[in-house]
Amino acid sequence: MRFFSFLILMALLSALLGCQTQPNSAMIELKDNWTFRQANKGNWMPATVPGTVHTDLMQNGKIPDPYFRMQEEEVQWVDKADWEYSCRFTIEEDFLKFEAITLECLGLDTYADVYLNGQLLILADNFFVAYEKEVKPLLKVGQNHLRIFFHSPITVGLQALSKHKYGLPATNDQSERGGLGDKKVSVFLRKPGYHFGWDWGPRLVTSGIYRPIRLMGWNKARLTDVYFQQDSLNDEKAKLTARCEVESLVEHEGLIEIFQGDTLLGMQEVAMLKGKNEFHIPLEIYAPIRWWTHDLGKPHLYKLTARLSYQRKPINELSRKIGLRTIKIVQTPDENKKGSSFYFELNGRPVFAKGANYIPNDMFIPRVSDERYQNLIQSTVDANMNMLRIWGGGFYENDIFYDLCNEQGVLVWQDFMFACSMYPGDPEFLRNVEEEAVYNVKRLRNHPCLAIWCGNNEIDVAWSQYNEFMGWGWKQLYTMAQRREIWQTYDTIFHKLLPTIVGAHHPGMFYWPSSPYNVPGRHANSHTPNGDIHYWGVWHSEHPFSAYYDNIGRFMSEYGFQSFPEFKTVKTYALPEDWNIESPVMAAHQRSGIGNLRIRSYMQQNYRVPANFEHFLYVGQLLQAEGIKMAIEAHRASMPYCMGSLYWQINDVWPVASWSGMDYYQRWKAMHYFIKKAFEPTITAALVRDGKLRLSVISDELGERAGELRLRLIDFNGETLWKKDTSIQMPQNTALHALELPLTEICDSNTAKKTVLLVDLYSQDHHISHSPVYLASAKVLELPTAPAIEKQVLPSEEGFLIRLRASQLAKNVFLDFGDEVDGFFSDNYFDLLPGELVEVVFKPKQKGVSLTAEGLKILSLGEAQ
Ligand code: BMA
Repeated sequence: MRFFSFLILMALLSALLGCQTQPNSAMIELKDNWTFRQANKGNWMPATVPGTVHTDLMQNGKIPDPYFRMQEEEVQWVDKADWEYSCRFTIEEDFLKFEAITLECLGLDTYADVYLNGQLLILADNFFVAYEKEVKPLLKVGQNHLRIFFHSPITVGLQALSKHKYGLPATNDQSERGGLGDKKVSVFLRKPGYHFGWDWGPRLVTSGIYRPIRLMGWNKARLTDVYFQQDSLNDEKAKLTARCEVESLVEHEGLIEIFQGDTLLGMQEVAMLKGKNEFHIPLEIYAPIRWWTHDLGKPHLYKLTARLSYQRKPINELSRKIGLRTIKIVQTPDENKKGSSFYFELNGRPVFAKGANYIPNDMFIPRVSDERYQNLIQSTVDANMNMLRIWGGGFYENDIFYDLCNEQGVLVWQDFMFACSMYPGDPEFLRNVEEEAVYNVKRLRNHPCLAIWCGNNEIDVAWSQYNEFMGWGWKQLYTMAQRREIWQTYDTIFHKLLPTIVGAHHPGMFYWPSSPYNVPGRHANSHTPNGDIHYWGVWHSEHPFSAYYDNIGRFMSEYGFQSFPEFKTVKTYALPEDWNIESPVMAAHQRSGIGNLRIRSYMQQNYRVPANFEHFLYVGQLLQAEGIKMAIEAHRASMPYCMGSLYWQINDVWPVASWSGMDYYQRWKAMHYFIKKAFEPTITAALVRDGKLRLSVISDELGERAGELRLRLIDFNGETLWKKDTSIQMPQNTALHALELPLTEICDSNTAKKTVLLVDLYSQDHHISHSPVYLASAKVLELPTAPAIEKQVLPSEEGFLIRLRASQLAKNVFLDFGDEVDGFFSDNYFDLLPGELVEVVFKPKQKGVSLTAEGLKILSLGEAQ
């Protein structure tokens, strides 16, 4: 009781204090009352901020949805126009009492002139940075007016191109689709490369206010940044330096204290000068709890707060969630001196990086909801991945992306935003790049998920400075003088500027010039024994899937295979008359020139190609899933030589045929289900080649364990025809080549068409892994065409429990409740073995749906081929 009255007293006291004194800072987000129009033309229309011109035009019924059919073509005019945004807002007298008021624009896309009450304040020219300006003298009590003029990025780009004279390579810039012929302007603009088109995305060159815009009122001084730099870490203690940046209006004394909850970790009296100040405060945390990836431990976070006081009164504070961990890349020369390792070491533990490349979630960034970010990172974790690579053709992600990776224990490979192009080297461009790099390194350096800064995507190999006969044929298009100039700029940005910035602002963090990259003076290829590799022989060069076993490096940071999205997703952009992969609409949603050709030819090699469109999509997904599963298994089976496998690509920017494992609507393709299994901590990997079966057991876990491999060959009715049990010693954080058998020892080639080999791994009677292995190609399997499947659908806590049992093998069952019901199946596209009872959970998206067994559609490979 006494404690309770004390609380009330405290509340009254602070209310009283609150009445007497004005708070020391306040924020007004300018998100309402926005209107927009084509510059100097037409009527003002309501706008959403943050937003984009395209989404505002759509909301006002002025342009059609560019994701539907070929409507992308109809909106190409939008990027050639200038646009204006306008906001009238009211300022109260009290707000104007702040000694300083700063206008903060956290994201402007891109060439924007910002006017407040008619006065030009900011000339923005970089998508990737925030802009701020002191505006108190311009504000008045009552109505104020903010106006932002967006110059057409195309006009700006064309001017830069004509000034540059000879132009630069930008392989993915779909200038022709944009009506610009061969004029590739993307490289001159510091704006996401993918806006200009990519081989999985449309060309939609946006403009707009894509992140919040706000007014910050403050007095005396404010903390503008705090970086908790980790100086050393051991089991006993972590030593940190809080690097605090303070902006001050006057010269005065102050105090900075650093708290963890109520515990004071460090403090310093500081003498502030007018303007920008930086103070370093040493801190110690005893018995630190480490941050781990979700698969190796818990991603523990500390919330630390820096508080600034003036005349003993707190005036401002900043909090950050940090993680204590060591992360480095180990490059130790091999004993034979032929190459060097390349692996991440987290808290002293070598980590096999299991993950994917990540692209933006939409062409229109501001409409990506928090829920979509959550689903994306949850799907990453659920599929046993511990790393995502933020690829350099997109943008430095929103805070929520990194926050979720911190919380869920996922490492981030962060590219700087340069991809598949060469860039201009004039001083103005380099200044812009420098500002961008400093801003983003500082913005992201507190995140424990951040594991590496990488200069760019694929430019080192594309230009191929040190090998005249390699590369993408770019340099041959230029004179020797131009070549020298282009390479010099490359060298300046990626070998000098960016590493210097990382070293200064994120000390200790590893910088890697390009992905892929070998050693200085030599470029990566599919076999290099150093650095990382992008292996695209499967797909581009039509190597068979088994070539994944022959092209392995130390770290596979890209490889991939396309598929179409499932039929439900295709129906969001294609009408029945378009349901043919060669139709103009389907072709507009397939941006790889060789895409359909490759899918068809690999399908012909591995499956019987279905004539039915829906079945074709389904078999295409299996083709992709089987191929990428093989790649992952090949990489993991090469542990510890190979220590990373990031497939291309986890997500999509719009509904499209692409290399993704999840489509635009975040529906898991067959591949994502397969990946989840291939990335489990301990797996067996089977390779059937040259008349032999090779089995590897791979484990990311520590601890010696005895294990047993149990092999059973069954026919499609469930009868066992052959078996073999083998004892093994389970490997620790590495791969073991457990068994090699001639296929003839298991069965003859005719029997192989009618059987499946079940490979189960046990350790002390715990069932560790299970995988069905086919000794013949799916193309020749004599699968039951209509396996009878008993099904039950029962309401359960999470949604619905589905119980399935078949008397004969149903290979790759695809479960679906039809177009009206969307949701998530805990497993899908799996093999239902004869006699086996399988339970799957279905979580519908819609609330209150009632589902029955009759509504559950099941397709299996035997039926589809
Ligand atoms: C990789 C990427 C992307 C591209 C993908 C598929 O090289 O870096 O540029 O989308 O291939 O072609």
